Amino acid sequence: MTITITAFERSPDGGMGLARDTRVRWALEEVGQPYAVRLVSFAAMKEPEHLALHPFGQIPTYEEGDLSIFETGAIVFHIADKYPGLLPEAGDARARAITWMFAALNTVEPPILDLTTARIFEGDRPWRDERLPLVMDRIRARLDKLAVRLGDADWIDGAFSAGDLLMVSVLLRLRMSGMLDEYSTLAAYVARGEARPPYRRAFAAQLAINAPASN
Ligand code: GTB
Repeated sequence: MTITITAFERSPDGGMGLARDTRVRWALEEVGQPYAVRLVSFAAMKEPEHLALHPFGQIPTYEEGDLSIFETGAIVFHIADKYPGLLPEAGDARARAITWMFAALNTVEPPILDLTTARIFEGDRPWRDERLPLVMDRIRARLDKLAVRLGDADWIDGAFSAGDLLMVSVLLRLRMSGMLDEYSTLAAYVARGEARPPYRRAFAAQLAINAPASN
């Protein structure tokens, strides 16, 4: 059955791989499933046709036969649940890997999203300079603990899993801020994720769409 995902017609990041379709592409590459991509403009995302797939008018979405789902975490979980390669087969190890998926999205990512909001979307607001250090401290509080838990391990809990895929994807959003460089083991963890051939393929596929045209 053909898998079709949606992605930005042109990502605002110009191909840095930060839009969330990269996470879904990466998961599909890890499990070796081919997929098609339907590109949508910002305007089209708010039209009824896309809203039927994604009630909040966003990307990514995922269609497979009669199934249509949205929310990156749910999509990555569906892929990991259905196809071998991203979650331990059963038992406690599987439950722990799923826990790390939620930890990435619910505990580590929110303050990182706040940083983008403070820097970019509220960059011209009078509270920006006061807010930024508070947000950065909230991020460091998470990274301190994450670095302790990771220690010198390659991955967060045994073999690479969907938990690592989401955690690395979340941490990648910090690269531009320089904050990742404060944590050498986390920076190495992210680099290990980026070095995986499935990530390289996912990154290249989105870059092919989003790279600024050269003259
Ligand atoms: N909770 C949802 C999920 O995890 O799937 C959030 C989905 C979401 O935020 N989608 C964004 C979107 O569609 C794209 S990924 N935005 C358009 C809109 O809301 O109208 C977020 C994103 C966008 C751009 C960059 N960038 O350019 O660096 C990075 C991340």
